[in-house]
Amino acid sequence: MTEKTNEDPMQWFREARLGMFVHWGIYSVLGHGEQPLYRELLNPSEYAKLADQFRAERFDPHDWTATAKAANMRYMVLTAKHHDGFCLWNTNTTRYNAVERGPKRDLIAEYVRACRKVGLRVGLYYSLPDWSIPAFWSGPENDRKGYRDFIRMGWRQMEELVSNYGRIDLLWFDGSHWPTAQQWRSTQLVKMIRSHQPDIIINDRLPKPKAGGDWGYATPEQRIGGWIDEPWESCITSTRKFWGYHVCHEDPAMWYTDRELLTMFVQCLSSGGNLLWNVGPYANGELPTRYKEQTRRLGDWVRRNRKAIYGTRPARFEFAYGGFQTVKGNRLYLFFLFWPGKEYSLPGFNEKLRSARFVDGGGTVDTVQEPHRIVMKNLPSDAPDPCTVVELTFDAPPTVHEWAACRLHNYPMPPMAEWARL
Ligand code: FHN
Repeated sequence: MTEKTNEDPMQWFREARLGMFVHWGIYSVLGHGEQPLYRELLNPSEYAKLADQFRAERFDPHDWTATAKAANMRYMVLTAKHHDGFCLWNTNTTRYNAVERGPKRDLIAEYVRACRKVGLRVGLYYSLPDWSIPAFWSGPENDRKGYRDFIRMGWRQMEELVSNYGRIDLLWFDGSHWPTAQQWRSTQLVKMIRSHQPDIIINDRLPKPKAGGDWGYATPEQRIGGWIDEPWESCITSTRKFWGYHVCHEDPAMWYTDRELLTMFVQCLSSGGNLLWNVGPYANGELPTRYKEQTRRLGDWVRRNRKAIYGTRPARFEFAYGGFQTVKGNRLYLFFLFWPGKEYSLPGFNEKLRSARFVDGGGTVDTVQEPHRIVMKNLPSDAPDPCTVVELTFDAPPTVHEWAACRLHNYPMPPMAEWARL
């Protein structure tokens, strides 16, 4: 059992803002994403032979963690077992694993040690469905004993993962609506997990019983989550479609652009969530150069604008024409994605504006504060950065005229002609 700390387990998660998702397994040998067995109706016994072609011969977990750190990612989530049932760790539940076959290495042990070495929080992805188990497909009504053994195997595998590798910070369950919460006995399962890892965070993909359960942060997939007061995380593929390596990833057009990545990240920030940015490594364990270079560029931008990112909360002032925003105490951060050129006006605030400056470099922004708006003047004609962040410091936490906060939703409003006199 790892020691229980006094910290709120969700605190590191809230503050992380950015993580690295890794989908890697024997499917990576084929280069058809992470689900070819099911999506392309492959012969299961032929597919299982990939376990001996999956050698991870160039797997260097320290290169993975160096990539995450260069991107300012604070946690990593690796597929310990995806739906195909192949286990990347030294499990006693099946010989279909990376120690008995292919790499002949405990890849999870190496991954966890490398993350710990550089202070990355450790996440493990675990698929609740297991396509390699016939009883999973036949279901309890057709194979009662086989299904019970499948559930027992799952419990044993999860107990191995949370008791044999030191502190695990995050369990990223995945799967489908079956087995159900009742079949998993998910409340007792979480109790077992926490008996080994009292501070562990569990996402929302382990089914909960009707009575509910005290686990589960939201995991919107391939989209940006909405602003809720609870922690959440958008998981998104860096290559638009596949989570596991796909040969189409050799086409640059399959990769999101830097601007698209930056926009998605800023959208997550401004709505209070994290971005879990996925990579599908090659079967040999190498990360695509494109992922490493793109996330390093993102990391450079994060470092230059970190004060607008960490420790901030969502803000809902009218800034739709400029981009997205965060707030921290007396400071409002404007993430300009649509650079306006020389001048931009914000609706009025009740507090006195003390200063305005570019976060990156600290240059002053000329402003005029009128009763109903703040005007930023003499801005550079061209955007200083793909996402330029301006910091507005007020004499108190900013609040905006009640008619100005997202005023498209505040009816009735005074006639526009009267706004300047408000
Ligand atoms: O079916 C999986 C898919 O392969 C991938 O692992 C994603 C990642 O969130 N989860 C499931 C689809 O929702």
